[in-house]
Amino acid sequence: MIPNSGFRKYVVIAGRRNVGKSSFLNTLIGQNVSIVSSTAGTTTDPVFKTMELNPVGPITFIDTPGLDDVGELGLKRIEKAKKVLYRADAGILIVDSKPSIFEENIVKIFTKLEIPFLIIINKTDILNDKVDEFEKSYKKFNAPILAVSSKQKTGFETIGIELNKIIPSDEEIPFLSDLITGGDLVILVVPIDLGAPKGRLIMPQVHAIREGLDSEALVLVVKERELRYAIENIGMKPKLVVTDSQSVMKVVSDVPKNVNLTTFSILESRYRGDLHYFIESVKTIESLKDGDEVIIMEGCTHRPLTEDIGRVKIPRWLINHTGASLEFKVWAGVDMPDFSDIENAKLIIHCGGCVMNRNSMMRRVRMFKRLGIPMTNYGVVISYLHGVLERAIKPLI
Ligand SMILES: Nc1nc2c(ncn2[C@@H]2O[C@H](COP(=O)(O)OP(=O)(O)OP(=O)(O)O)[C@@H](O)[C@H]2O)c(=O)[nH]1
Ligand SMILES: [Mg+2]
Repeated sequence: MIPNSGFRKYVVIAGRRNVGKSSFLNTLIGQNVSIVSSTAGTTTDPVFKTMELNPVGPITFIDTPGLDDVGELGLKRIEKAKKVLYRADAGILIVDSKPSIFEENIVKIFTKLEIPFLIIINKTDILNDKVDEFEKSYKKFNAPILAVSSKQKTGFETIGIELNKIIPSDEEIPFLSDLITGGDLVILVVPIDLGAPKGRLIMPQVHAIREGLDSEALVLVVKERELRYAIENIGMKPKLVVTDSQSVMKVVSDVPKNVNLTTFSILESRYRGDLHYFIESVKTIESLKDGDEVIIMEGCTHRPLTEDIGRVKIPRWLINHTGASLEFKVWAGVDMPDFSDIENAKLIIHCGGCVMNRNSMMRRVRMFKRLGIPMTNYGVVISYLHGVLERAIKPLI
């Protein structure tokens, strides 16, 4: 298994009221961050606390109100608690009894949202020999079961190890090496325009060159103006042409129909994210109407360029395409967005994520899938709006 990256993980602590969720968190992190009392319903809002837990790395634990809360306010608290569940990478279900309807429900939510979870039997200091009996009764949920006493601080040694086993770690997939073999010709079209950094190539371009070389392919790098000349004079049919998304319109007419053509962004979408979800989601564009919110999401907080692709060009193209007056919102950062940041979004358009790894991008994908919010990315949108998506994804699917 690939080790989890340095990106912070979110682990939600759930359970009925008074089972000791807050006590568990306080003992785990060795600080009193969450109020503990014998009154049911002590925790009323989710409490966030970040710590470094070996071997996982940084984790933000989220202590939640009991999911069996009652009354009008109680139901509101449950709704709030459920909202933080969407961003969780893993869950911890704290229990102090055999499974009741509430534990069954929490497990149902975890299962539905595909959140892997641990079951922790708390209060072993007073449960004594009932622990074994309870443990047996939770086996049916097929989750690792641990027993602790938050009060006596026992049983906490293996929690990090068990969490690390269940937190998803997405396997890396190739950039383009599976699309070519030794001796193939790969042409990379790299525009050197104002947006190109001075004196160097950008990561996806370097990545493609390196994987091409590793595959013993012949890698030819050209600007878009030299592409036709290269194809006509090289005396060999290229196996694959990869172009910058923004030049795809010009490039498409220069590459014969029987040659595979894709874009760096489409390769990145597959490498880092969920290309199939991005393609499915891009169709949402056709149903966007006046007032719909579209979120432009970026993986870092770079300083926007004047003709910024995410903030200027994509919004302009989208408005032209749909004829609708759409509401654009930019969300940028390395962390996971809050539910309130995205709850009204009809579509999320993510950047290529050059500073993100597959793990962190897939966590966002999972979150939006759970919420039923379509998510696509710059590369897929650009190809789609220029009418070349079908051709650009053909070599990959
Ligand atoms: N004996 C014993 N008591 C515990 C243990 N953990 C928690 N308690 C007690 O259980 C009661 C509830 O603890 P909390 O940590 O507030 O429980 P909670 O699940 O956060 O409760 P809510 O926030 O109301 O949902 C308190 O009186 C704690 O002292 C434990 O390991 N052993
Ligand atoms: Mg609490």
